[in-house]
Amino acid sequence: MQLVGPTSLTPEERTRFDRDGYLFPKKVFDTTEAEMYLRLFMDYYSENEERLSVLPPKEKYQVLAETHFVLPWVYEIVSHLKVLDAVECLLGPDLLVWATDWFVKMPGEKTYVGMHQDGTYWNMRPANVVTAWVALSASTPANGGMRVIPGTHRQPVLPQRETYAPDSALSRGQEIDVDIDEKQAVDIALLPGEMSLHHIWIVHGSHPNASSTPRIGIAIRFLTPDVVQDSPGRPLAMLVRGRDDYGNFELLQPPSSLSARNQAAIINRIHASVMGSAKK
Ligand SMILES: O=C(O)CCC(=O)C(=O)O
Repeated sequence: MQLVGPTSLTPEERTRFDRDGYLFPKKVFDTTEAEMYLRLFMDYYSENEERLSVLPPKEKYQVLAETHFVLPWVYEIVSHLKVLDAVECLLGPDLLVWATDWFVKMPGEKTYVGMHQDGTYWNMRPANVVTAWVALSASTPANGGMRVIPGTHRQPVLPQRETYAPDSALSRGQEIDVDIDEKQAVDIALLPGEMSLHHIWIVHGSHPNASSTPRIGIAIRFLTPDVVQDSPGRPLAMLVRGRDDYGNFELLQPPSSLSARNQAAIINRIHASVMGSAKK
């Protein structure tokens, strides 16, 4: 990946991202901001708890996806200056948000994410795609924090199988179909308000939450406008910095400018688009 952009990542950090395929921790929210967004998330979660609690993990995660298109406070997170400055260091000045996923594991929940490579399902070229994973609670090995295998984004793509395991958060229970040396895995431990960055081809996953504390964070999928996604129809995205001279994605406006009626229509289109693009 070409090294560009402002100085919120040091040259050493950029080199590390290129070498390892991930980087952490980067502080993006102060304590007040982190607490405010956690409260907003918990309110949103509580409002929807009745319908979420009866869903299997993969459906729950789908319901919680793409909220940046409709909830102004989630849009605030994905367009936060500190998040964008760091991502710009890796991807350059023109940034689209293609998707978001809340990775929520309440205490004792068995939900896990098998080791996988995002690039396998996303059908995107070139690989100018970075996930910013922003923690609103602490994310630790005990509560099901993310784990990565360093350097795997530079190796040949690994085969993956679809297990449809009921506790997998991924839509088809995807996981890598060869032995992974778990001893190589690095735990991405984050405090509230910190984020990690990871490459579209890094091998990563997470265990269930075996602790008594919730684990809550949002994965924001950034890409550059020249990226093309092989998908039926034109995928949706949002321009959060710079300009888009390519038109490969249909750009939606930030949620504050949508009327309530339009929001319902947008949600239907987002779900159709996301299902069609075989996102995990
Ligand atoms: O945070 C997790 O539990 C898994 C995250 C993940 O798979 C991703 O961000 O792509």
